[in-house]
Amino acid sequence: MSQTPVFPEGFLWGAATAAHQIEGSPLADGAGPSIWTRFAHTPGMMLNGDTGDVACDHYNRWREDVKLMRELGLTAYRFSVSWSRILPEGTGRVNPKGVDFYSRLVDALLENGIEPLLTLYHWDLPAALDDRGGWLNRDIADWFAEYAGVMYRALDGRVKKWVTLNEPWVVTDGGYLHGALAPGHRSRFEAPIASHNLMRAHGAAVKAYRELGKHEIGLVVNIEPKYPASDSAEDQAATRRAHAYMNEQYLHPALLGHYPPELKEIFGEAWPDWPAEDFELIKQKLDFVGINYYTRNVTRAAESYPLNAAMVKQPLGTYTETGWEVFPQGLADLLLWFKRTYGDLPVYITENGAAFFDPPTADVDPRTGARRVRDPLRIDYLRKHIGAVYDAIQAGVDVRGYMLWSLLDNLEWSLGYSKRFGMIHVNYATQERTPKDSARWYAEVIRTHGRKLAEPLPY
Ligand code: PNW
Repeated sequence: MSQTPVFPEGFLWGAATAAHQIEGSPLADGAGPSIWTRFAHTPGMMLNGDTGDVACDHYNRWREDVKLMRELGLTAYRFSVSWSRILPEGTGRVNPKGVDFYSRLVDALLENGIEPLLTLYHWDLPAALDDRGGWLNRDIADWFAEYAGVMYRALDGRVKKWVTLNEPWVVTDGGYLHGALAPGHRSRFEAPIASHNLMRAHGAAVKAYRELGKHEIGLVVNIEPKYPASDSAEDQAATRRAHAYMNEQYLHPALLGHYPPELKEIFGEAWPDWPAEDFELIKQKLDFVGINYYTRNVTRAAESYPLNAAMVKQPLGTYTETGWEVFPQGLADLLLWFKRTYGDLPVYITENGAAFFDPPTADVDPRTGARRVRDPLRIDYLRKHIGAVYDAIQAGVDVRGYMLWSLLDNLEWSLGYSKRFGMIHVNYATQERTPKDSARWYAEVIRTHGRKLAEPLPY
């Protein structure tokens, strides 16, 4: 960032959330259970026994939350729809009360001048579909397109930016390979099948959108640059595997119509020969790609399952509460890599943010009497990362918006409420919301179209 940044006119400034992480009331108004309701109620799966039963009670407090977004001046809001609120059994019968919830939310956003970005799948598969094999069943491409069609018919026009899947890599790596996330499987053989069916479902939903919708649809991936720890052939090869596994496994089939060859090397006999026609379904024209960026990875060769690679911790690095290194340059590097590899597709940063040790409760500023949460590390993180986005735009990458993860402190999946990513503090005992210092700072970034980034930090 060599000069005062001024972001393009129409650049979207927003925040992101996901249904299961904030809504609570997972079974209200006729909703069916999801794999996350089930997983969270399985002893031992969640840190401190936390569940999403209440979360941020956004299901009841959404009006207040939209008001907070408006006060901060957000021009966009990325949220996800819970599939099992819409189709309690996953397919077939539609639950109108579930549709109404999101319809009212979208209306409130539009009334407040906030553009909705709707994610169809952010990890909360209907439990009824898991009982039929979930992502391991090839039929899920049709199930997902059916659900997507219900949402397109209900909301297209009011919602103009649609996302099929959030982070298929995490769905598979966490849910089917290592088991830390729902549905908690650990299988080298299942993982490629789940990944492939996620991509087939993505393709089927985009195809359905071209029949039923008139606006924009894309895919959201989590990617991070992999840098070799040394120039040894072993470390270079490990880095290439890690890069193919996380960064190319989903973007290659979606945008180029084939998998990177390293996947066969990684999964060995567990990597199937896929039917050629599957790639015709998977590779659909997309209107944009959403990138979720948190960290980088310095990689060395090591015996590990299944990558034979390990992360090298940086002795001088700064790490967040989730153990992720703060590395803003990686976001600019990644955006340039994306453009070089996949061409001039519009990009949104659909998640970026950090969990730091914010005080667990908001305290009262004795001078002003206002409640405050001081989070200087988060402001520093955001300032550098938004700066990196600006650098990438200057270098010619077509970045159209930035969504901060997250609007609110929320359920960090199996880590429960122990990690706070929000720019708005949530007191889980009272549900009181307090914008942190970072939220006030972000509001200024938005108001000044980025010029605020050039100012030194207020600490
Ligand atoms: C994202 N990784 O998950 C999700 O989209 C959010 O729901 C989540 O709360 C947020 O990031 C913070 O964790 C990720 O290991 C989980 O690379 C893991 C990884 C990346 C993203």
